[in-house]
Amino acid sequence: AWRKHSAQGFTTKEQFEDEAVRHIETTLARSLFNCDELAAYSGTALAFRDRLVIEWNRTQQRQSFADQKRVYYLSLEFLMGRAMDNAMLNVGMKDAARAGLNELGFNMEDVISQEHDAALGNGGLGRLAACFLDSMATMNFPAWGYGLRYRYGIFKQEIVDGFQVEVPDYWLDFNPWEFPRHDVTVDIQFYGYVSRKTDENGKSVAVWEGGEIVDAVAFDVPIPGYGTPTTNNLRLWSSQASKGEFDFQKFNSGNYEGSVADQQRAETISAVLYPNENFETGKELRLKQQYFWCAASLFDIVRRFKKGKKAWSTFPENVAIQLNDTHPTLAIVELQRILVDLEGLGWDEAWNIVINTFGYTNHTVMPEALEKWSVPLMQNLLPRHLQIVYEVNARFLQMVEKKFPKDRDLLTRVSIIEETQPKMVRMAHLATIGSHKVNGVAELHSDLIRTTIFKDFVTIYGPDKFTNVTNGITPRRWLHQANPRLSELIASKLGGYDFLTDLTKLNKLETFLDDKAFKKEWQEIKYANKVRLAQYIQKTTGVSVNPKALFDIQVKRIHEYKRQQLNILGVIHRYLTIKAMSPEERKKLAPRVSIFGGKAAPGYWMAKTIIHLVCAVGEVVNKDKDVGDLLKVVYVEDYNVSKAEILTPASDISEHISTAGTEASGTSNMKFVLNGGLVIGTCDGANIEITREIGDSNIFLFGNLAEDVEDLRHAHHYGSFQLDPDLAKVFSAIKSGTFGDAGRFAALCDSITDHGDYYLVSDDFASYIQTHGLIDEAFKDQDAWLEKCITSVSRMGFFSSDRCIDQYAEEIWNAEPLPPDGGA
Ligand code: 26W
Repeated sequence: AWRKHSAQGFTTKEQFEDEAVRHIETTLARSLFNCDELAAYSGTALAFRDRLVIEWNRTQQRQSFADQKRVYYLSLEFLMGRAMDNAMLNVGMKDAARAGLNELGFNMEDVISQEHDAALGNGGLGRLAACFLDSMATMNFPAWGYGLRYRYGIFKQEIVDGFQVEVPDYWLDFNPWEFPRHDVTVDIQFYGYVSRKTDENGKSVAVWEGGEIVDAVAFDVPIPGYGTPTTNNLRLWSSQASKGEFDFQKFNSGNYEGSVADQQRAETISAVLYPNENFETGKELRLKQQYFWCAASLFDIVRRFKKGKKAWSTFPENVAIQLNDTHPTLAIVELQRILVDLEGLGWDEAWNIVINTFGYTNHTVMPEALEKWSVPLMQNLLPRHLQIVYEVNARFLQMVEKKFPKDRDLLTRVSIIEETQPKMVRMAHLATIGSHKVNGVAELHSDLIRTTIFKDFVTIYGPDKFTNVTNGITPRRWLHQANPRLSELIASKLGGYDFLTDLTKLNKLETFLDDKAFKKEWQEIKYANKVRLAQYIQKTTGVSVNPKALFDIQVKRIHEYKRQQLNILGVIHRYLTIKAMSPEERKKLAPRVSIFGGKAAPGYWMAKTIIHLVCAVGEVVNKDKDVGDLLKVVYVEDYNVSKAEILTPASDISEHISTAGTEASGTSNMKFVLNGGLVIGTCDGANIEITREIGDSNIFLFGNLAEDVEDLRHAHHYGSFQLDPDLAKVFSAIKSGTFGDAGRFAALCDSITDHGDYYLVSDDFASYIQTHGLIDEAFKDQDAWLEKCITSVSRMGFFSSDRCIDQYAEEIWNAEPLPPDGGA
């Protein structure tokens, strides 16, 4: 109904065509006679963009006038994927556009796939931020995202002769979804020195001078909500040489190249997304990125607050800032600096404001992923911030010493500064001390952080500071957009699309478990999705897979803790088993397609070795006449958001098999189940809550529990390590050269047999193989299988990111929605 109020833009197929053609001919200056799919995409995108912009402006105006708390989500990553399909569904004119494009001679799906993914993220953490933006807009929260406008997103992955090759992802040549705001520019300072001066009241103040200035230029991206005109803003900062700083002296003295080099150095800050996930390298440029983005965002937020002319003490009632992991922790220090050094507040008054403003979300317990910055590095780049960190630490330790006198070990353990050589700043400690709430992202993970990395902080602050908000996913993208036929079928049964904004409504589906026609259509949709994936695999890899086979998918970043190696070693075991079978036995086996996808960090050799093993196994298995359709092994190149939209609806089983206690949550597990696939998984992350919701007869759990991992690892080192006998056979096959030069896989095999099997591959192998046997059996009874799938989908309501946002708003932000037209 709200759309009636917005007169602008198109409302019919004909008007859409007019608008798209006008953009193609004028905005793009192209003739309709040589209009290709890219031009059709561009015209369509611009037509929809016009409609978004109207509501975007209105929303921003409404939020400015409303005297209401705003939420800011600070994330170094936003893994948005494509924007146009999402915009069409939210604006609600996709059918008109489809018809219009058809008349112009184009197919909607082909036009949509012209768009380049916005891939400003590595994986789970970045995609979570994107889902949260969607939910916050849909639920009418006055909420902005703040991030960096990387010129290069996550690299494109090519598989060349079975090895990963990284290619730069230059994605900005045509991006209609961003609006440069050259008028919104912030000066960001680096390096220099700190001196103390006396102000007009005789008070001593710190002054940070010298060093260099880089400009932060805002680029805004509209974030439309679904079923609401609310259109929020994602502000991404781009680095530019400071106009005021352009070195005219160098220029005038004929050193033109020198001044251009300075310019390029400034632009380097936002040039590239660091491609590591769960691995911290401590590079200066990364710290520069973090400060650049935090300082620009804080300046923007404070400027907006100051327009309201309210007392500083009300800052936390007007502003909530959520830190997506420790990457934006410098924002805490920066706000303290602004309040004390620039606004003249007293230390305690300022620090109170800071604590009540920030919330910190932790996404990992793995020690190698916890951020630490060397003190000398920070001293050089951010001298004033380091002083503030030391002051925060001194006061915190004083408080601890008072509460727990004479516990020197406790002080050493909780100090922000690690007393190593060189000294290090522990960002997770700083984030915890500077926030009023710390949350994990699934129940097990939140329990683990309370008992491991933040144990001492629970002792100090009490348990209430630490909480859980289990992750979720947006049903708009991950059901309606990725699986339109399933969404439509569900809507036909539930009497409309209300489930897209209240996912718990799915539970009504269980009443249709006896509805034969419904079940048949459900099965047909799954089959069609598998056919589509099979065609994609055929086209991109040349491998023919049978869509009737069981599709077994593991797609996520390649990491030893996620255990793609367990999966491929299991596949080899299956291959050896098939080879040893008689033709009669083979006839009883359910055909399988094992599909892998995901990127390895460029410097992560073991992860690259895992990719190579998968490809090498595929080379052998896919050509083996004895095996035929019974087993195919496929590596899908360059896994990203838009490929996830093809893969997720096409699984029968997906794998979420991390060593128990290592995967904080996982979110693709939720996406696969919501699309009618079952899961094989360990008792880890959100798998545990998925099991609680859908029932343990609808999931295939296996393996050791988190509580036993430490003892098992200890036993590997101090007991006698017993390699699983079936795994031993797999290793023999690899070592005998079955999959090519065995030397290439030596490090991988040795990590298990000789170096302590840290990720418990051998310990979980038997249980993993046995569970895959159960899956083979269960898949033979297609009726029972289908019932499991439908039951699972009906019970997935909890995993909507809308529920997450409700929880954050209620328990952490204390923020309320701002519905358009006062909620009418
Ligand atoms: C400093 C390098 C670095 C980069 C990224 C360290 C850590 C990260 C992220 C915190 C890693 C990450 O993406 N974690 C994932 O977050 C998801 C969303 O909460 C969870 O679902 C995944 O389980 C978790 O691995």
